[in-house]
Amino acid sequence: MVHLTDGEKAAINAAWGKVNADEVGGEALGRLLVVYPWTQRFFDSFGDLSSASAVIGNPKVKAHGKKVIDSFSNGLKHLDNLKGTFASLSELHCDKLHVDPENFRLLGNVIVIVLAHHLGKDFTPQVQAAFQKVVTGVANALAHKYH
Ligand code: HEG
Repeated sequence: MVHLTDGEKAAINAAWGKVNADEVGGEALGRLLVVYPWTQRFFDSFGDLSSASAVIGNPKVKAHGKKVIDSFSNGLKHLDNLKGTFASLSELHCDKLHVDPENFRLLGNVIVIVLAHHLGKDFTPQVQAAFQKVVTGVANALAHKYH
């Protein structure tokens, strides 16, 4: 459960409208794989991840980043019910993908960093704080079905 004021929700929607979500997704996943290289173990089938430039230019990273950010973006429309919204994805990441939920927190923080770059002066302290709550809420929701 994330508690966001109406002002924070409005700030999130306005900020999200200013970025190219697909780019944010590919960049965030790419940076995750570069900065925390052990996360690469989940993406054996993605081909060349041998250097930062290989990761950033890898079309499979971009495509998967888009898939992840589309799902995150859908979560922004359901801020009052993140656990329900991400329940089946939580089960998938736990039972089938075996992704340690700590990785959701890492990716969430990277998403905030990438948003700072994309938004520039529009990345105000209010926007930062609101998105930080959202990425924490999404990470908690994705971890919720773990057992
Ligand atoms: Mg996950 C698949 C969403 C973080 C590893 N992830 C997926 C899919 C979605 C998704 C929508 C496709 C599911 C399907 O095919 O039905 N992932 C998602 C979100 C977030 C996240 C919203 C966090 C914001 N994922 C995440 C992290 C890792 C990871 C941090 C690992 C470091 N995801 C992962 C893997 C797959 C998915 C390995 C399967 C990829 C494939 O083989 O296609």
